[in-house]
Amino acid sequence: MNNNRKYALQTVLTVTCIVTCISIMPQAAGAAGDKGSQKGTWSRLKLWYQQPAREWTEALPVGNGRLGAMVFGGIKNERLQLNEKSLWSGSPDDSDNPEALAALHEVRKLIFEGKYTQADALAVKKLVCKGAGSNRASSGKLPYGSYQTLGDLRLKFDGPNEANDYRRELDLDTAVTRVSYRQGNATFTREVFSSAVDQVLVLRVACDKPGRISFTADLTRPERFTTNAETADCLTMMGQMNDGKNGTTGLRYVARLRAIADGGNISTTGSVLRIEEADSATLILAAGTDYKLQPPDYRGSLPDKTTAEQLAEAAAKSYSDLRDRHVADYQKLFRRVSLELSYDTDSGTNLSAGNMPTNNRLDALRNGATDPELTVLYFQFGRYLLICSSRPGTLPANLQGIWADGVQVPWNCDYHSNINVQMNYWPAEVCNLAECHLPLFDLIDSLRPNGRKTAKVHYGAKGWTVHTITNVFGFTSPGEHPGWGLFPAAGAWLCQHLWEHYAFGGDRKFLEWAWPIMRESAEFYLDFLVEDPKTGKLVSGPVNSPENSFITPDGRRASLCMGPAMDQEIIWDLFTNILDSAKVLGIEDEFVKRVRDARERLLGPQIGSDGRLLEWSQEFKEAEPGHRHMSHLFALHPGRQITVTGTPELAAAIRKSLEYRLSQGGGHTGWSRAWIINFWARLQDGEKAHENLLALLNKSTLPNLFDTHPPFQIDGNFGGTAGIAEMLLQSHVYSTGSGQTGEIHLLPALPKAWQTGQVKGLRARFGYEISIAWQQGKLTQADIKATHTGVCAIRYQNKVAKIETESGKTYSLDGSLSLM
Ligand code: FUC
Repeated sequence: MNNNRKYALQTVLTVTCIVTCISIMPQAAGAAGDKGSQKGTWSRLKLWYQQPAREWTEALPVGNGRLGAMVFGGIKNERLQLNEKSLWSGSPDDSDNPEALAALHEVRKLIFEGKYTQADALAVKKLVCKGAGSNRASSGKLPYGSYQTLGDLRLKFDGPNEANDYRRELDLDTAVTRVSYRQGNATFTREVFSSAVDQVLVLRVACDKPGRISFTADLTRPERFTTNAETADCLTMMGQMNDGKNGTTGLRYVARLRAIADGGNISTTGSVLRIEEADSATLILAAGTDYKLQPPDYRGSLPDKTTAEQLAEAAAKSYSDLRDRHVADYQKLFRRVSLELSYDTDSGTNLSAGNMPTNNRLDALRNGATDPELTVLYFQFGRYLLICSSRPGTLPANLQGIWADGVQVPWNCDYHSNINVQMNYWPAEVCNLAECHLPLFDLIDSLRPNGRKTAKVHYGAKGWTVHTITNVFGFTSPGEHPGWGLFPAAGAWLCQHLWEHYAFGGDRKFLEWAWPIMRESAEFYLDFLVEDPKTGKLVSGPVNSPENSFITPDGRRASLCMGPAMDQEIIWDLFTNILDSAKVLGIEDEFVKRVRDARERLLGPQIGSDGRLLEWSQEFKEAEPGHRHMSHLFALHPGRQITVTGTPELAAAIRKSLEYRLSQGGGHTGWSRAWIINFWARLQDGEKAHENLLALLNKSTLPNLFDTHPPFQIDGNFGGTAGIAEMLLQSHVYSTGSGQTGEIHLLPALPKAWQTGQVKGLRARFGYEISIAWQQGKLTQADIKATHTGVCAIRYQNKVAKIETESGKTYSLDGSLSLM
């Protein structure tokens, strides 16, 4: 882990250099014929409302990657629901099932003999984890545990609950929420942000008339807490979580709140803080747990002293200093990418974005209004959420990022790795937030010790693996039901992210660090794959095709199979990434040769009698034809085995599969819809991608723009953001004899609804930063900044231009791809 952290820091430094160049680049290049000033672009990025949040899903999220809050904005009663990303119940546990290996061969045999339901029945008994696992996604009181709320900071103001000119907003450009209202002749304002530079949450209450700020504040949790007043201006809340065993080893946490007032009085009574007749007041909160992402015990020390120091250091700074430091730090990441979209038309309603509250804009969209700027807001909101929930050195963003209320949260808010946690990170590279990707790599690395044990105990295999779910304590066993929980391809899928980070950034040092993780993952699949007795092809299994089931030839329902498309495609992806990595690193040994040979022998994607891509190795009927998972399409996205240009027949089969899924009701969960946008973008169909983007906004978006599965699940936000980027820019890396080369595709899926626009600062694979401008649906200019020396192929529609690029230089192309 220490090495890992060292690596993380180096990467941050590298990325910072890249960033400086990019932030200069768009302005210098002026790609889009600058419609509207940059200032205007940024200042329009606000979610805003005319009333306080009544529900949690109306509240507005802030976060510094670790410490977060949902801000309700009540007039008399303000609530900040707090989260700290490592605050989990549960504890490390041995969940590997010693009976699994003995049954593995039998289950395989039954499947090869076509006895699918018998195979399923045996797997239910033998091929699942030992113990309760995630307890059907409700494991707060068990060893698997659940992510939990840190509690509530509640403020009760002395004044009335009525006010005029109420406004509540989240400014995506500054990562500050703001509430303002008028009572009589006084205007009250409140601001909240979570600072990554100072590692504290800050709340400021002010009024334009002196002595008008009077309120009480307290810190509570639904359970397991004591709050004490340490000094006259400070509250401390502490407690220990349920470990799911004997109750003594759960994680411990501490939260400290300090009040600073201009004028007036601060006092504490019991565990309540009181501010009286102040001109303004600042509350600063620091919090942490004794969790450490380090197997086997996952425990560090309680940041008792650290939180006290964080508080003292922050309290020594003025409010405006804290705010400026926060904004500067945040904007270094956020302002790397800008997007402007407009719809020039003689007919139709073109909403002028900022004039309407965000919830009303969503309603208007549902009633058929045109609002491309809402798409821009949604896109940038996804980038905002990633910055706020995934900073280097912290855990990755979970199913709700960092924002979750209660002590038992949906699906334990864990890391689902059969689509969800991967989708969280789809925007990271292309949307120029590469360092936000790092927490995922730390998690992957930390899974190896337990993953090796699971590989051995369940499969008698070398290497490491993980299945459908993992928590913060290194759970790598199958889930408690094989129909969803038996998915060991998750390890390979996670490894795709390691390769992608290299593919975009070209950081060889990173690849050297990632190589053993990927290599050990491939070792697992080399052992796990078996020869299909009928075809001689290598197939994985027994596994589910997430989380679908099929109708057996005798009309029954089964879910386990040998060699379903998704597994085969994910393993192909890992093997290909291994071979490409080996080339970069100059490795040619027995292992690389085994991978090359095995990839040749893999059962590949197959087309069925009706022209669709097969989901399973046989042509079965789906039990749920409109299933939310579209697993077999992995090869198109996020995989690279099937492309419109490289494998047109398979791409056509995918199109058919997708059309069919959609006609049967697919896309009914937020993340499912978001994935569909990405598929259509890769199929280069802008209209369909846009249609599904609208469906995501219309059907799966809550008033605060959070994605809803339902309930709230953040993957759809990230998948949607990635999909929008994918519509504007794609890049594919191909191996050549001498190394890697890429094709960058400009505006591959531009819908009519985005007739004119510009995007600045997106990243393409193999070291390029791209700005694109277009008018009336036609490319007008592209600026390609190379952070890599080599030949770059740029595609726009059917034309491909090749330019020799030199690292550090920017190349401007006109609408016909000629150098300007
Ligand atoms: C996967 C999906 C579910 C849900 C859960 C958290 O298992 O199949 O729809 O998103 O993750």
